[in-house]
Amino acid sequence: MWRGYDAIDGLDQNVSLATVLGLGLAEGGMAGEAELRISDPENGIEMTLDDAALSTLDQQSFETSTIWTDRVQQFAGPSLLAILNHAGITEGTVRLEAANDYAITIPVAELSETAPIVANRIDGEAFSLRQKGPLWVAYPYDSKDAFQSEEVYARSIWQLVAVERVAPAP
Ligand SMILES: Nc1nc2c(c(=O)[nH]1)N[C@H]1C(S)=C(S)[C@@H](COP(=O)(O)O)O[C@H]1N2
Ligand SMILES: [Mo]
Repeated sequence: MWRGYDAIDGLDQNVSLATVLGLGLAEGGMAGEAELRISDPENGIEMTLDDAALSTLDQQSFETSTIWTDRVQQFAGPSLLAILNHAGITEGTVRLEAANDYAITIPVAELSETAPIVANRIDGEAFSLRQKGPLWVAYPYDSKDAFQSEEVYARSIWQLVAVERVAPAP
């Protein structure tokens, strides 16, 4: 079943070639700079959070396997909700966009203080674009059946580059 791709409207022009290439070249070790754009056009909010800024927010972590990885690992980073709240976004719908043209929308009401997180560390290390980084929206899949659903998988966007508040789906 195909969900979530209806929201795709192409790569934002703000994703510079340099960013994509720079991150793409990083493998293991140094993971390239995480940069997350947050915007709420209707309320004039626009900011970019780098790794240091993300690290100042409340951190969450959990150990889990995923359907995309081959062992249990620790995922850590701020919750998506904490990031949105930091930007003054507390309700409505957000559209998450990846470096690879994938995008998904999520109602803010379906986010919690603990899940999903915007993971910027796996087992304590920053991770590269090739490893689905440097930012990956991750849920503690192993913790409950509800997190092992196609909807949650579709929301598990990796190579996250931007979050924008949008009009709710009709
Ligand atoms: N960046 C990015 N994240 C993504 C996707 C994608 O294409 N790009 N696909 C999503 C969807 S619809 C699901 S179901 C799973 C799909 O993962 P799979 O294609 O590895 O099964 O990851 C989600 N996260
Ligand atoms: Mo999917």
